[in-house]
Amino acid sequence: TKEITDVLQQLGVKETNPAYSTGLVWGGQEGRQTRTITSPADGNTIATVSMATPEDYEKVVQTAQEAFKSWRKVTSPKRGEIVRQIGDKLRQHKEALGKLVSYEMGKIYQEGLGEVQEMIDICDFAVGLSRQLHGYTMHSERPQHRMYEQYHPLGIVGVISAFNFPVAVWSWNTMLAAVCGDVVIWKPSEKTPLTGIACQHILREVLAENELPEGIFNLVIGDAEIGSLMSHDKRIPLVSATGSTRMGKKVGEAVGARLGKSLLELGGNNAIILTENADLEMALRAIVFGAVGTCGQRCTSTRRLIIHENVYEQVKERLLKIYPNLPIGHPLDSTTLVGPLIDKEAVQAFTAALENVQQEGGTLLTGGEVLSGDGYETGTYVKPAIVEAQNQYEMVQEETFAPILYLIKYKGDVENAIELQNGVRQGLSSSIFSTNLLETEAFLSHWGSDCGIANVNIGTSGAEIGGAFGGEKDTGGGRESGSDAWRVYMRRQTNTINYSRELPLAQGIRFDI
Ligand code: UN1
Repeated sequence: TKEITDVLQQLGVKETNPAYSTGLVWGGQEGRQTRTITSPADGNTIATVSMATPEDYEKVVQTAQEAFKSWRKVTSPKRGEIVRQIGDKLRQHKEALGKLVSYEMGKIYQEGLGEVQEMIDICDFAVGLSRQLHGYTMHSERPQHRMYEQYHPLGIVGVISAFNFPVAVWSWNTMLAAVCGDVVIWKPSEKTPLTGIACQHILREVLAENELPEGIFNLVIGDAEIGSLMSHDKRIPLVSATGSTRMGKKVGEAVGARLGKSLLELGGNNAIILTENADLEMALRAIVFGAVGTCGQRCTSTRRLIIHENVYEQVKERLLKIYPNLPIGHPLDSTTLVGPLIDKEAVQAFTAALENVQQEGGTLLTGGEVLSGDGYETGTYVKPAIVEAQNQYEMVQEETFAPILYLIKYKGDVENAIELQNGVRQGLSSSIFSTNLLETEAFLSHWGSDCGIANVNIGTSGAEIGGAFGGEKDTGGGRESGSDAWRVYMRRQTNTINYSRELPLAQGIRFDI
């Protein structure tokens, strides 16, 4: 359509696109395999990309290494100024980028805009941070000595991002890495590379306007093979990867084997606890947004609802009134609340999970159909499902990246609900709805939620960039975005300085020569 053609033109995405970019220079088109990117919304081809070869990758790494030598010498506030300019350009292109995110990935336009807003927000955060890369100072045990800590740039940061947040998670990593003095090589998901190409065009303008060298911000379009090259590459001291636990284990093992650092943001199996003291009206909006937002394809999507027996029937009844009326359709249509799944494989996973959980004893209460007919020709649209289930079911223990909400009943004390909430392998996000302080504080206490994110009276998804984002257990343990997550992008150095004319040894050791 004209709308999409305009967006692509504004963002510099061509009909055919090269395989890599070193910031200023684009490369790799002839003689390479190509991938056609179609929209899950209507099945139309958006554009094609070339796939990078190992030689392309090698070229990018070498350019990045070279760029690091000069970028690390630029002062951090000056690097922040570059990020500020990137943020300004993202503001200018917010609508177009939001539309492309929506059309390429399938999330509704409002959520596409929200994703671009996260990028703008992290730019602002990083600009402030560029003057606050603080280390501690300590008192030395030796007279006329002082000690302090500095944080220095690491080198190349590899970013492997997922289709569900095709650009926001990259920007959290890249904007922090940039002010920290690192250079970045980004491999976006092969399912959503076009938003990556669009962002790279924006960065290119900023690099050119500031006469910066190529190699600071790099993009490589590739599949798991390129991801594997990055994980094994000694020249990449930090690999930040977002995706499934299966993928994260591979990356973590490869990076660990060479004693590199990895930052893993993997699967979640997020629950909302509804106690007897929950404000149900508030909770319902959070539950529905958490469970069907991004068609259940956020790491933070609400997958389990742990409900007190006294309010269980009431909650179930309310949800069963809301779910059948959810507007499902084209993500760019402003009345839509539920867009398509990313592809047919995702639809199969959705359908299979529902079959399996019913075999285990679960009861499908609503939804689960794959939609067909007018507007649904792609076969990627599904009706969000609600299933009554038990926490220990195998399917409930797994993260299915689709809109399935499991209802689980609990009895008695909030501690029983917390035990269920913690009783899965993953540990990303969690929340409780209650107006009772004793319950909410127990949930937040050291015997409470074991997740990286624990919320009170808001849902599991939609975290703000200012906090550290990530989770425990199978979620991988990494923290990105706000708070002091920047530290992982730097190497720490302890410095001890002697300003006396003596050489006292630490620990009072005597050593006379
Ligand atoms: C993800 O799904 O990988 O908290 C990131 C949220 C968003 C980010 C999710 N701010 O839902």
